[in-house]
Amino acid sequence: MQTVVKSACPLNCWDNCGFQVTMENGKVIQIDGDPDHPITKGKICGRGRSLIKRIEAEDRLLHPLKKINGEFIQISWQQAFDEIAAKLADIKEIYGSTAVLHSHDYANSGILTNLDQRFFNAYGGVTELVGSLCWGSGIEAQMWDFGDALSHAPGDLFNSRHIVVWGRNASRTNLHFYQSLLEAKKKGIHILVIDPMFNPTAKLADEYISIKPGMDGLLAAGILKELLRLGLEDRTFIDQFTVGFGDVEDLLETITLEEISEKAEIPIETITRLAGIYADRPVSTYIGLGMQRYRNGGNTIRFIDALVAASGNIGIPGGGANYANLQVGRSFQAGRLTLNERRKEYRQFPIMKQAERILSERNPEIKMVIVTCGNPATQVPDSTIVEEAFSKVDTVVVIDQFMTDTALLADYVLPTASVFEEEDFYYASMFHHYVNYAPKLMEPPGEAKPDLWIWTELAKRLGFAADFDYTTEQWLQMFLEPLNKDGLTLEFLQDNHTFELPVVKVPWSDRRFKTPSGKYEFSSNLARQKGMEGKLLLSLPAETKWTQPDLAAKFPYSLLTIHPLRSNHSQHYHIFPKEPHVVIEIAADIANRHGLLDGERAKVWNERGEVTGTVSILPKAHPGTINIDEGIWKKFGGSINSLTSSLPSDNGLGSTLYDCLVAIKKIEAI
Ligand SMILES: Nc1nc2c(c(=O)[nH]1)N[C@H]1C(S)=C(S)[C@@H](COP(=O)(O)OP(=O)(O)OC[C@H]3O[C@@H](n4cnc5c(=O)[nH]c(N)nc54)[C@H](O)[C@@H]3O)O[C@H]1N2
Ligand SMILES: Nc1nc2c(c(=O)[nH]1)N[C@H]1C(S)=C(S)[C@@H](COP(=O)(O)OP(=O)(O)OC[C@H]3O[C@@H](n4cnc5c(=O)[nH]c(N)nc54)[C@H](O)[C@@H]3O)O[C@H]1N2
Ligand code: SF4
Ligand SMILES: [Mo]
Repeated sequence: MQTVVKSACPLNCWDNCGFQVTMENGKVIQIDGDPDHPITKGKICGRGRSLIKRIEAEDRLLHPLKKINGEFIQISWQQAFDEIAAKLADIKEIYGSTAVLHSHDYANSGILTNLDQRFFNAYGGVTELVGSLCWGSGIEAQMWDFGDALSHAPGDLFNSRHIVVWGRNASRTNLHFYQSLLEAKKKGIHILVIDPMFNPTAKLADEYISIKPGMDGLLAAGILKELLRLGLEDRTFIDQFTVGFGDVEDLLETITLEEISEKAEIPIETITRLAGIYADRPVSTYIGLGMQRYRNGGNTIRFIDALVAASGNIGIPGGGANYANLQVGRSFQAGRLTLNERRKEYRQFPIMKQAERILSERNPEIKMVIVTCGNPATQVPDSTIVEEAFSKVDTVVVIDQFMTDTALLADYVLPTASVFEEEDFYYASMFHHYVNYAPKLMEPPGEAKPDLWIWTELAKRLGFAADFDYTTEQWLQMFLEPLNKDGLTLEFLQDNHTFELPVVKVPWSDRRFKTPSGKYEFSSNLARQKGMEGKLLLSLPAETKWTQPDLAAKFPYSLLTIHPLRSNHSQHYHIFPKEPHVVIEIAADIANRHGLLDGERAKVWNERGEVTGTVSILPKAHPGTINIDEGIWKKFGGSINSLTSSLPSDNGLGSTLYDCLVAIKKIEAI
């Protein structure tokens, strides 16, 4: 007999969809969208739908494994826990707890899955990762400008006259935002896309502006310069609610529109037209994450914020510099669960520099790495060094569902449960503000166990069992406690499957910013407190012909490694029906210069690494641009991150994954 139940997508994604799952004989046989979900409305993407294949995959890890003489051998949980706990205890005693590195990312946004932090804090504190490969520069930028990173509620974009989609690959990465764009278009709202790639969102737009990668801050500066020349800025807002605009005016005096046009590779007329559009309020700007993955990424987002602010598009319906929505996550009581006060010592490595720091740090040396919800060997930049570093550490423990490139480097691989195999709930601080509930529908396969069970068992052996002695219901209730006063309890969530969190829907409409001055800060006090100058700059990426002409002479093309259509990062490649392979997408000018045709084989390389793949020509991509989707496994031709740089971004908290020059040449087919 078939039954239909509601659940939720666990993947790290903008959309945080509600699922409707069909079950038969205790097994999930189909995943669809929940038609009753207020935002995701029954529509889900292939990554969500194909989770069923991941759950049932033949290569799913079913037993704890230990590497002995280079071979993985099945061991019991008992042995795995006893050995890992003994090592953790010894390391703490001999070297101190910070000789353990917790390497993690956010592959699963469940509440219980992320209790790993509690474990490491209760253990005494370890070496942690700071910053974010994903959105770090942009978040920090908005903290400097507004004091927070907040977005307008979905649906507010219908109040806009113009919608600027600035570097967000909506149709691929943010499905329900794309659906809204389709509707907005029908309503006659003017849509613009600014991106080096002519993607399906660009196709839908009324206007596509093709830009040189990494030059968006300059473009924003140019638009702002024109806005001022034409007297179109919102002086009332600037005078009453901002500080530091004089610094911006001075800075804009130091550059000409011609120079901006030359570097951003955008005609001056387009820049002038954009100034007119920004003055024709309300304009909503939807900022993607791609363009802050450059050395100048923080400054880029800050310049876009500055344009949105000076044109009077902050705090009004249909406006906003929409990047992230951190208020969503603040509704909960996360702090009580993480037990930060138990962390006696800690050390921090920037996430992009984890490998280099493993290799260089001596005080104490890293003796053990525990990886949760991440696949650093594939996803972290300069992956050759990641592989070297992880290979050198005495003990690497990876908790995952599959034998990833990172798991292959491990000494212990522990098999974990998946969505549907444990109860949890999910939210994302990226787009909408609804929480989704996912009940436990079945047992994990083989001996796979939820991450939380693994921490609980290790805690028992390390003397802090009491910190993990709670039921699933208790954990979830604890997390939701601050919302109970509004009737938003676990029971309510279990019954209703989703609920709306109390958030501000048009941020900053009260014009009270969370910066030190209480105003919008064109020149940031927070940055100054952190020892940086805090003024906007006309900064460029690290790898360009302007900043490194010698490097650019050898490696003339900009390599983007954007998110794949059918995989969430590295998570789906191994279940593709056909063997995945590297596709090298190139702009037409590159194809012409190198005599490359669709389907031919080519090599892309720089001083950090090389990959080979099959050429696909993108006639409308910005000249000089190459893209290879990220996430591909070593056995399928990856990691693309063997080419990317681990340099941190300007404000220190972001990656520079797309700030990467390469060369290309044809190779003979094998
Ligand atoms: N299908 C799919 N969807 C996903 C994910 C996935 O792996 N697969 N991952 C999820 C996660 S974790 C994230 S962080 C989000 C990311 O969502 P997005 O921000 O939409 O995705 P990105 O792939 O990072 O790149 C976004 C866009 O930035 C453009 N871009 C790159 N450099 C520049 C530049 O210098 N200027 C401008 N203007 N544009 C530039 C790229 O061409 C691309 O169109 O997606 C989420 N959704
Ligand atoms: N070149 C390049 N590199 C990039 C990016 C890019 O655009 N270009 N994007 C960056 C971005 S935005 C992000 S967010 C990161 C993502 O980086 P990661 O989060 O490291 O990427 P995923 O491929 O999602 O890998 C997560 C791993 O967690 C496992 N996993 C899934 N669910 C669970 C669970 O419940 N428990 C445990 N223990 N493990 C689980 C999966 O099987 C998978 O192996 O990649 C970054 N790297
Ligand atoms: S991956 Fe994103 S768009 Fe796809 S089903 Fe999950 S939450 Fe929805
Ligand atoms: Mo991300």
